Amino acid sequence: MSPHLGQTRTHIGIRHALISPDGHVKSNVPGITDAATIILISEAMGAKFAQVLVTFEADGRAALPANGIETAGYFETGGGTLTIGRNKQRCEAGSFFFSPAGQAWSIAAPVPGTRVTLFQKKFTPLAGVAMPKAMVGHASEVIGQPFLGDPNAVLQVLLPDVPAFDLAMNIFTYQPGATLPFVETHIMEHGLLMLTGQGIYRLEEARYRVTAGDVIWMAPYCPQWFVAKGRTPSSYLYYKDVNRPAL
Ligand code: UGY
Ligand code: MN
Repeated sequence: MSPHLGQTRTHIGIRHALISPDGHVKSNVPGITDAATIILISEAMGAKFAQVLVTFEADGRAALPANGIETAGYFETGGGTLTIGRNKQRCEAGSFFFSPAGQAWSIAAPVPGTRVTLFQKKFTPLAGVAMPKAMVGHASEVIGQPFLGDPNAVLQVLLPDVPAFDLAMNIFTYQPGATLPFVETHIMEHGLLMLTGQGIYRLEEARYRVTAGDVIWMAPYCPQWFVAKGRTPSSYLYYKDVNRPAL
C-alpha cells in the first residue's frame, strides 16, 4: 500500500472500522500537551466510547479533569508517572490503569516516545452497586486463561470482572494458526489495538489482513472472527462494555 498514491488499508463502515497507522491525523485535546494525540474511535463514527492513542514527547503531559468519564489506559511502550487522586506511581510498558468517573488523573515525566492507549466511556451507574475503584497493574502479573478451553488462545482480563465495572480491558494472545473458536455476534461493542503479530480479522462479511498498530472498531452485533498468521504469537488489546442490563 502506498499512501502517497492514494492507497490505504483503512476502511470506515457503518458497523465496523479498520484504521491503519498511515492515516493517523493528530487532534488537539485539552489537557494533553507535548504529545501526538490520535482519536481513533469516537461517538463521531457511531461508537459509544472513545479510543485514543497518545504518543508522548519529552516533557509531555496528560492531565484530565474529574467528570462523568471513566478511563482505562494501557502503556504499550515507554513509561511515565501516573497520578490518580492521591496515588502516584511509575508505569512502564505493559502497565495499565483504571480511573473512575469523578476522578482526575494525569501522566507526567514520560519516556520520550511512550505510547498509551486510552479507552474512555461515560460511566453507567448500577443501582445498589458502589462505584468501581481506581486501580493500576501490570499485564505480566495477570494470569491468562485458555479461551473456551483452547491453550493456544489465551485471554488476560486486566480489570476486575465484577458488576461495579461497566467496561472491560483485555489482552488476547494467539499462537500462529489459533482462532476465535466461532464467529462471535454480541451486544458488546469493541475497540481493539493490534499489539504484536498479524492475522486475518473477519468483520461482518469482510476479511482484513491486520498487523501490529492497526485499530478496529466493532459496533454491537458486528459478527467477528480472527485467525493468527505468521510465525510468532499475535496479540491484541481490546475494550468492551459489560455488566449492564440491555434496557
Ligand atoms: O471478549 C470478546 O468478546 C472477545 N472474544 N472478542 C474478540 O476477541 N473479538
Ligand atoms: Mn467479541
